[in-house]
Amino acid sequence: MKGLSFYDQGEENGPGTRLKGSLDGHDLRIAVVAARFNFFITSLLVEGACEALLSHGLEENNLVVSWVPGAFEVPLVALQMAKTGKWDAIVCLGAVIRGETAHFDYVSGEAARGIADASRETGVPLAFGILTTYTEEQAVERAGGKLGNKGCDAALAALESANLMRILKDKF
Ligand code: INI
Repeated sequence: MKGLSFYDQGEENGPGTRLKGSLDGHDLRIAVVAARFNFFITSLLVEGACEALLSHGLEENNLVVSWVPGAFEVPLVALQMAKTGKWDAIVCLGAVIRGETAHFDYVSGEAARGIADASRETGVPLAFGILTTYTEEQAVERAGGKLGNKGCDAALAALESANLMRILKDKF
């Protein structure tokens, strides 16, 4: 994968119990909810996310991708899926690119707020892989371009968070 990811950052050690979820997807069920708006970008985010999930051991029959019209619709569908209790984590993907009106702010703000609310309400990790960029070029750079693939990063965040939640439920 091109570009640096926050997953390239080093481990931190020190006193006390240090908890970190692994990136092992073997025993997990993960859903992806993706916005079709700006499909030329979001299709690449979905591709990056699926590649990351499958290459970390997620079984294909434990992966479901749901498409929705735009980023604004992502939280509702993610919430519905999270409520079923059948998914260990949900990867939310979209691309909101600033136009000439305030629409960008409403769509990106509601997507972010809705995803965070749904995650806290259900206790299911919802990874935020919605690009919010000022230009198409910035989006391309983050969808498999020189700044990596944020779909892949969101998938890794979902794996790590799902496994950490398991540790927390099992041990504490
Ligand atoms: N949806 C996006 O996912 N990205 C955008 O950039 C975008 N813009 O700019 O309008 C967008 N709008 C559609 C929105 O998400 C809803 O689908 C629509 O408003 C219907 O509810």
